[in-house]
Amino acid sequence: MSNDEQAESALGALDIETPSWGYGDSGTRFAVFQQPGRPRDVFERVQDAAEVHRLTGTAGAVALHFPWDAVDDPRELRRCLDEQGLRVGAVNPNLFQDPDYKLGSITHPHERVRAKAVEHLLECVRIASELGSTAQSLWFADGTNYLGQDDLAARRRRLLESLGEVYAALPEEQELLVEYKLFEPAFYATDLADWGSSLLVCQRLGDRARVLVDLGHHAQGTNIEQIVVLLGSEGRLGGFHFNNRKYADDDLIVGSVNPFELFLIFCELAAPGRALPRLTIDQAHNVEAKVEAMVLSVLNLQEAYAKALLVDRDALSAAQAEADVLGAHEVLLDAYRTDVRPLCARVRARLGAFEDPLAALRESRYAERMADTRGGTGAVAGGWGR
Ligand code: LRH
Ligand code: MN
Repeated sequence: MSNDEQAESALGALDIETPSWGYGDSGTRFAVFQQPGRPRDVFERVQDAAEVHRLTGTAGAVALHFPWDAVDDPRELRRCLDEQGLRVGAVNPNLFQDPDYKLGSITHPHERVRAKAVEHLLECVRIASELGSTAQSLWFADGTNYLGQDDLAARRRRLLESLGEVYAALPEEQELLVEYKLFEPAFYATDLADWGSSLLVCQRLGDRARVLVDLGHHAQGTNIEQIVVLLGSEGRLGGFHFNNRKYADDDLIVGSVNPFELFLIFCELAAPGRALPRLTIDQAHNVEAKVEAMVLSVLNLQEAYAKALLVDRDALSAAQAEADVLGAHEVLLDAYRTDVRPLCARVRARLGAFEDPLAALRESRYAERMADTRGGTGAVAGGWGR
């Protein structure tokens, strides 16, 4: 099979999870600008996700967030996902909005609050079993704002103890994905601030605990593709939250600020013998059209992966073996500079999706039709996730 044919088959197997919360209201601390036609509940968020998959062909799963996506009868949600031709992705608990968690959740000084947090995590394990999800995607806002505010070593002990209870209750088919973030909402010390603190926790918990890398959660200048190699070589690279940033956790469209970094990350993911981890988008579309933003995000991921698949690995290893510094660098540049749009269009067509999904979306007038059927803005109070 030629390199192009290998690339086409690998690309056809690309499997991206879009986030239910990426379709709903989102904003910054300054404002949430509701958009006409925005989904009013999880069923309409799944409908939007299905439209993205229909157009792109490789977005067949939806990551869910609880309680934002909570329903009375999970079987109804599972039925809706099935009818829309989608699979349930990772389940994301929410321990960052309840007032009880102001000073922390699983690290909180008070046992009552930690028990409440652990109970929510166990409830999400049950929901995942009912929906057929195989992953708990854990992000904790836990941290402090002032030195001395709390005993950092004690917080770490509480974190390990709390997650130990959850891991012990985890059914065989589920795994824990432990996400880290340098700062925000905590502005002095975040309890899981970097890949190292997350990896150490995963190694303490067990084999079914792996690290989740959110592209927006690093200090400026961090070499994320090197973290990918390191976690991969430890067998602890559990998944990604794809987005892009210029400054902090901006949650912009993946590949929209630094497409070369995204290419380099996929160069490491697509290296021979490596299986792709869970690939989830985690973005907030505060001013841009949300479904179009998600379609463009999936296209950017398809193209970054396609370019990485076209890297001439033999030439690269040969140049590296000969210590031909720029020769090796230019092998990657050659792949990066390849126009892979025709290849991606061919693969989408073969998957029964669209060669030009953005044109198809606009021609379908999906956004306008949703604005007509779902109404304008302002009906439901704004605020994240709803
Ligand atoms: C935290 C985060 C986390 C999600 C949230 C929506 O910044 O990346 O993954 O729960 O965004
Ligand atoms: Mn994230």
